[in-house]
Amino acid sequence: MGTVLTLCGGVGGAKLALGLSRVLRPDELLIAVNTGDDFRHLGLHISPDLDTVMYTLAGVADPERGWGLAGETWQFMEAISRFEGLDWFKLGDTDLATHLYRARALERGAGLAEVTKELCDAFGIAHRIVPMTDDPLQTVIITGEGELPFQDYFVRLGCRPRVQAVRFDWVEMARPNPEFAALLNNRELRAVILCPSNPFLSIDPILSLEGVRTDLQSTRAPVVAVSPIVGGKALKGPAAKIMEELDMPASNLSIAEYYRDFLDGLIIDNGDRHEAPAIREMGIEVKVTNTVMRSPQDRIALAETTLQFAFGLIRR
Ligand code: FO1
Repeated sequence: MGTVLTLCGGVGGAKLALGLSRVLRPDELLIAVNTGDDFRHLGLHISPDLDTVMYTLAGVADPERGWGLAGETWQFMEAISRFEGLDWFKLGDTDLATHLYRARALERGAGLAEVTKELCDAFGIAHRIVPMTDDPLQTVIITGEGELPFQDYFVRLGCRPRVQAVRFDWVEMARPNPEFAALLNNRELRAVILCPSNPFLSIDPILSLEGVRTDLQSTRAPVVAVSPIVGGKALKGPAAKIMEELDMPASNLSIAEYYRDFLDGLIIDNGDRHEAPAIREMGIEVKVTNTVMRSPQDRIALAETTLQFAFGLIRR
């Protein structure tokens, strides 16, 4: 059967990852997750995208926010808000246990992949979720208001500053997770799926790791992306806003161009079917379907369509 590799960010990507995990067995899927958003906060190690994917697959994610745990309470946040400037990043009372466990494990010398496996086991997740790297790569947003660490830009400032560029600090030293890197070079690799995550903030950190982009260019497996853009807007988060700030129209065509050096197929929403011919002219196949995942059924349906589309493609 072979294994499908999916590259994934936070909330938007996790929905498709969940759908894929309902369609593929644990040995048929590897989910490689962005860690460029990770940071140390209040003495804890926070890995927001890993947590979001983990909580989503475990069925315990908050359905409205997409991040954090369902049924959360916020007494810790209330208590810490007495102290100036410490309450901008919301850590729920039960979510804290995850960050504490991770921080302790990393302090005793465990790697991030090892801790992630322990957390996944504790949450009863059979599918394999790996951090893109165990090394400390950090996404930095260069804006009109200066250079900002990722969570300052994203959460503290609500993505308001105008993005001029994105940089990945320590990328030269970072190595991709060994399981992820090995699968990219394995003949058993059946397809690569880029989740509908933000290309600049969530997928680019993964692509920036040594060897990943060149492996995607040379793999024999089809590479398919689900576009995060629907009707000129992002499904979730600031992708469309950033595209405009970087002088790129917020369109599926721009997404196809952004990934064109390795992409075989792009999945776009029914409402955007008029964009299909221009993308096909670039030599990239297009599948038009419903990409807005509102219900669990939508996630499974999009996962099934994505896999069928990918398995039917032959590499250029
Ligand atoms: N996102 C927010 O918009 N506000 C928050 O206060 C916040 C807290 C938070 C805590 C734990 C966690 O795992 C994720 C959290 N997120 C929060 C989400 C997260 O920071 C972003 O969605 C990602 O980094 C972007 O993918």
